[in-house]
Amino acid sequence: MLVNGEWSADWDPVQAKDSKGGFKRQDSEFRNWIGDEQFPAEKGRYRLYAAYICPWACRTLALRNLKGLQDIIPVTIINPIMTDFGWQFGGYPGASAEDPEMNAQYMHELYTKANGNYTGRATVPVLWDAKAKTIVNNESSEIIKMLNSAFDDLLPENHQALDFYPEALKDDIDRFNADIYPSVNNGVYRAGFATTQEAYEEAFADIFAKLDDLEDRFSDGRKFVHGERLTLSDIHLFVTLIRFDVAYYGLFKTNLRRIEDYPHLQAYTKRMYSEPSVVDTVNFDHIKSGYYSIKKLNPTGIVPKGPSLQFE
Ligand SMILES: N[C@@H](CCC(=O)N[C@@H](CS)C(=O)NCC(=O)O)C(=O)O
Repeated sequence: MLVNGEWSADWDPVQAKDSKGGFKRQDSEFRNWIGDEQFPAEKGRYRLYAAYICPWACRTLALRNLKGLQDIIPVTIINPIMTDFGWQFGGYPGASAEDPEMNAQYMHELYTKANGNYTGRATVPVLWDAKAKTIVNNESSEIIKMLNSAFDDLLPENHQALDFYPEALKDDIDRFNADIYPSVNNGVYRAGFATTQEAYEEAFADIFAKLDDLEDRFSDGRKFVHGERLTLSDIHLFVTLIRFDVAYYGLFKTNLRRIEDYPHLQAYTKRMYSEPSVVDTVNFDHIKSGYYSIKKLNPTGIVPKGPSLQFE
């Protein structure tokens, strides 16, 4: 991570833990909003930095596609392989060849450009302002809300009308997203990055209790989390489900059940995967080789051949 703008030590998945050895995710630091005076919506001014391995980053890629913002917000995809200096640009098949804004080699260079004294992790996603050469926001749950509406004036009417955070469902969406964060989205990391048996088992229990609840929720035949309409909650949930059997079940030891063992959740995951805007953000090679490149958890770097994928 960065300490006062300097890269401090080899990358480590766990740089903060609680008293029981549980993984603590840092709060995102850059929390500006498109539409603020300093950051007006403009075509081509903002770039998304993302990684296909990363569930948080893929939330933002999905919203960009769903809203049809491809011509307005360019994207740079980083390599999936974690290096001792964090995320690196260029070279991996399916990743962008280079960083077109700063010609940076590593993601942390953008953080120190934005704040020369930055202390913290150099995470993706990042919404970058190419004009001011700074980070607008690095919190996926906020970036997707911005993509949902902050660029609407630049979009044709039929795209403005696409609303994945509709007024009538806002409370339900926020409540659902907050509910699945500790147990599902971050639950898998709490299991995988736990440093004690107790912390791992706590996360493990939380994950499967919540997956059981979710299986029940979908047993009424609903198409999406809140009914017939795809919303931000579906994006929050899908990015974890699609990585579960391929990466978390093995590497993070979340192995009581696979998503495939939950009929309704599996059908839902396939339904989401069949959305063109969503499938475009799923790269199983990046997911697998990326997670299994975390040296602390997989020192040999061997990437498992299985499981056989039910999606392709
Ligand atoms: N709260 C952030 C979390 C982002 C995050 O942790 N991204 C991971 C990739 S999956 C990352 O970049 N990790 C690099 C690191 O921890 O050094 C968000 O939702 O945007």
